Amino acid sequence: MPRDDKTGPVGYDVRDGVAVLTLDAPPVNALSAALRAALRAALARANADPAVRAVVVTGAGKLFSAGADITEFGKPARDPALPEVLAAIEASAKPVVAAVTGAALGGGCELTLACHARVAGRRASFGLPEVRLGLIPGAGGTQRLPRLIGPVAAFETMLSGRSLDAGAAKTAGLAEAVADDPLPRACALARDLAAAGTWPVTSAHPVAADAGTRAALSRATEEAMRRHGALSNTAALIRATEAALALPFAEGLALERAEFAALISSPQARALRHVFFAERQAAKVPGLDAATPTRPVARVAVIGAGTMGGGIATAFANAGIAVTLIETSDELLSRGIERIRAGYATSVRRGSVSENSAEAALAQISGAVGLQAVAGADLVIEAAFEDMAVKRAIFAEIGRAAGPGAILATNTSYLDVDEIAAASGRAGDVLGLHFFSPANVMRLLEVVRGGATRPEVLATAMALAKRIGKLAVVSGVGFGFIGNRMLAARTRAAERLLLAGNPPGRIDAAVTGFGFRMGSFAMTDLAGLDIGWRARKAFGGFAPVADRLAEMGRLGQKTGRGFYLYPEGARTGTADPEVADLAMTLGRELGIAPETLDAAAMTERLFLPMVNEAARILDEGIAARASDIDLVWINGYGWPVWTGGPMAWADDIGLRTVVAKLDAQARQLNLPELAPAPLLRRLAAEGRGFAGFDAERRAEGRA
Ligand code: 3H9
Repeated sequence: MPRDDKTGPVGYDVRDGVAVLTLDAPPVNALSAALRAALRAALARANADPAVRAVVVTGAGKLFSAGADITEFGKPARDPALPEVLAAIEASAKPVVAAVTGAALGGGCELTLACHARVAGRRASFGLPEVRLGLIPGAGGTQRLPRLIGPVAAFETMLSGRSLDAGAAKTAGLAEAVADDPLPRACALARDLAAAGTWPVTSAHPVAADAGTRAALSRATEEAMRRHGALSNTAALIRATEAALALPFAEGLALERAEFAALISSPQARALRHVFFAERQAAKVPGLDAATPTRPVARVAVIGAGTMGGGIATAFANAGIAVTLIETSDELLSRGIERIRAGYATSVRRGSVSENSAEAALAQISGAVGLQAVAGADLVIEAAFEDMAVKRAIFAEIGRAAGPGAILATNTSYLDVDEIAAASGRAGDVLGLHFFSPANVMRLLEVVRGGATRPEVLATAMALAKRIGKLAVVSGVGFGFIGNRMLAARTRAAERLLLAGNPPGRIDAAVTGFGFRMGSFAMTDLAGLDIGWRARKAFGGFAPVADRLAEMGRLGQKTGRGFYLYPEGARTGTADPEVADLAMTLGRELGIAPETLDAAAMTERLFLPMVNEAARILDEGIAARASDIDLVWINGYGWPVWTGGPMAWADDIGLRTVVAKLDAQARQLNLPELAPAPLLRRLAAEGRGFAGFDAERRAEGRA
């Protein structure tokens, strides 16, 4: 007879001699202190229960477990520690099998590794995403995973933070079996192990340490340092993985624990936790709740088959959503579809997409000429020229041609979404969906809420963004929304440095030295100087050097010359003394005093004005919270994630210091626009930061 009871977050139920311990702490079965204590107690009870021969651990709900409770990080540690609970599982006198029903992440995955066997359900996955929180696995993952799947595969899994699905876990040797219903299968396996009287213990597995493995691991670790060396957990992960090969299990475990303890209180880990919670916050949109209805989206139409339109179509097709790509002529259409096809061919060649997936995605994409083709679409995304007249004409036509209830979106990066919406005659159905190039790669999606956008239209866009793997951040209507408005502030600052005689290469080196992958001018060269030039002609803006270069036909990489030279299609530019000379001359004409700054001073000149602009964006309600702004710059513009984003960075400096430095910049450069925004002054005067501002808005229900 099953005996079932659940008094805490772990259920206890005996079925035919097997105690089933069910992690049951919604929403994600995080391994909080209460859960850890309950699990240890349930295991002890099973071991003491003469009616129990074996134990199975499983999870209630969608997930097996999301791992350690992240809300406990940064607070005093509470017993029992997870490694101790897992040691008790591994040392259990009765065999313990994991029945993995859903995702087993971080400590949740480590829990399964400490079990004596794992049975994966079809929806199971195994992953150690601790690196994304600035950590390494801290409950034996770095020592047990190499013993189960080999050190190289383990290192790559931990470094990427990516999960293995049930099939991959079985192939890798992580799961013993895959089953439609893993619980009975795990119970049967547990009984078999008990009957055999012997079972595998992961920590006792030998680690592959032959010369070939060592060489492959050293190649992988070198590459990891080259790509992620700026994150301090990369070196820690390497040390811990190498310890799995070099040291006895207990010593490796001790090393892992020391590394984990050092990382958890580091500024990088703090910043990455901020980003984790910021991402969850961004999904909570003022005015929307779980009861807000959404509209079904089965077919998307994308207007414009250029680079942006093609990327957007690809993003939807990759998620299995049918797309109609619309152009004005057969020729433009076939060129666009050809470009998409070539993109997939490259991905297949590089091994990032399988041939089957590429075929399946391509099969989702069809083409049409003329705007009438929007008729069957549930969502229409316009990705035409950045020209208000063009956009208004398109929206007037699609407002009539699209079916009732269809959502109409513009991909504009700075135009007034309300004006575009008005042209459609159905503004409630309209919003902005600002993708970032390449749209199938970049994670950010600025969702622009117009003055008339209906709540269900916004809710549909948020849900759809998640479906296609994008991180959606809501912005209000305003020039350049969140990201490009701040970019304009950086562009102005970079130009001023240039005009004062600092060459582009040194300014860009300050930006990459701060942690961006690309400098400001290198990025402009990649995007094309004509984009900003056209925008400035229409809306104003300060970039005299860029404007002059564009007038000279130096449009960046695509013309082989911009701020840098790109001989024979090179993708990395080389310095051109002509540009530095041109900047000096223009600087003199504009009366800008020459000054040579070091990297740290340049960083402040470039980034503090962005924070200032962001404070205005926040005050105007264009962004609901400072943490949304952090996400925009991290995911759309490459701001180094380990600083937590521009607002978290400013909080770290301290807003009083930020205000003082901006005041000094405004005075020295005689630029009133650099004077601190009123919100910045207020927060600084109150001794608060942007995090405090967000907390206050949350408490008021405004964010
Ligand atoms: C670790 O395990 C360390 C160990 O190696 C060593 C220990 C000694 N803790 O994302 P969602 C909350 S490090 C606390 O919207 P989804 C989340 O904040 C950990 N809370 O759902 C949200 O709360 P709210 C390694 C957590 O279905 C709610 O749950 N593990 C945790 O889109 C729903 O979350 C990870 O890094 C947590 N661990 O995605 C996994 N996880 O509703 C982190 C979630 O108040 N988690 N919450 O905003 C995830 O990746 C996703 O949340 C997951 C679900 C895929 C699980």
